[in-house]
Amino acid sequence: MTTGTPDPPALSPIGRRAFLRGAAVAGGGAVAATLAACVPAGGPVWTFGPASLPAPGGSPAVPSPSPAAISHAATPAASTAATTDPNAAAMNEEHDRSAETRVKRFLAGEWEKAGPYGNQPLEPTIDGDFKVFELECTAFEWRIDAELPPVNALGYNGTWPGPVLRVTEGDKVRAIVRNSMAESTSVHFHGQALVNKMDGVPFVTQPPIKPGETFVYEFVAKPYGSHMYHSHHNAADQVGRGLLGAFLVDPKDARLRHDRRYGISQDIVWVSNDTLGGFTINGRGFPATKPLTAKRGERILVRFMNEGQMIHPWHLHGMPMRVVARDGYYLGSAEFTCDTLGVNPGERYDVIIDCDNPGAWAFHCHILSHAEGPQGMFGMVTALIVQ
Ligand SMILES: [Cu+2]
Repeated sequence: MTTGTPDPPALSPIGRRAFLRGAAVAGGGAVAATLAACVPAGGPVWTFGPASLPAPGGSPAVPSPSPAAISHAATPAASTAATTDPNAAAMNEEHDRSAETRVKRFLAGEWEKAGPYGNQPLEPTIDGDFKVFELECTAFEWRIDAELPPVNALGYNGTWPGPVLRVTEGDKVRAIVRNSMAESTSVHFHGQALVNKMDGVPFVTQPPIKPGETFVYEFVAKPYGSHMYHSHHNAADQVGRGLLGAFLVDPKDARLRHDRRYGISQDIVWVSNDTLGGFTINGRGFPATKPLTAKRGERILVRFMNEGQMIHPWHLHGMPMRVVARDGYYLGSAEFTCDTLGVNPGERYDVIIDCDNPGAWAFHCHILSHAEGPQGMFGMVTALIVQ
């Protein structure tokens, strides 16, 4: 994380190789292979404490002062206490072991082991001039992480987040919503200029969709941009438990599309939440969050969407983010560049990242209690891995 302390010393090649081997041994899967392939031999790897890993001979590859000694360096008395108290030393070792284990699980592809992943594209069927999406609201068990017990989630078509719905500005959209849950619900297409009766607010624009009932939403998609759909009934609970998804509207004028305008090669939806299951990115907490991977020189788009109830300042290490749109609206001359971007509940930000710095870079919420604790990193943490 960003601190005022100087950069850690460079790792020896032995230390790097030992760390990569450790990651490979920790588990298999395509992601582990991909991640290993992303990191050139002897090149930079995840920079969280690999120096403390044993070299082939069993002793630390690079001697380094203990974290306790560093953190207490300004107070000699405390430093002495930390290094001579066997309980403090044992706790410190336990913290380091836990933190290391969690990073290894992430590098070994925990996100794939945790089961189904949300944000899958849902192709509409065509009925006349309507693009038709069928959404079923159900209760199901969902894994935030491969090792924690599943949580009792709610969601659209069985995933959290629900499927990504993508249309073009001006399309006629029909969303057929069937409620197969034991509680009433409704759907609000957040960011769309809807006709009032399609706004999805129970007792304001429609009756709630009771268990077993179906409601049909019809509207013309506008404006373009990064938008969302979610429950608007008992929403702190229902959205918090997973009734949410991305609704992407491409501009009708193809010259305004992100791919044409910025030459992006990846379009990544990043939905955060902070209720059931704790602090999550796309329905997962670290180490089961999915890493972003890119080749050096690639330009990628990340669409931050906050479906939670707290602000989350997203911080990328190693490369800045160019913020080009807020709530779907291009910023134009108000575009700005930053390394930490606060996203309020309900907001969407589109950011462009030029992946020009090789390595594995932490990408996390900078409210640190959402990201790192005594057990190591958790919750709102992933990585951008640049080959
Ligand atoms: Cu946060």
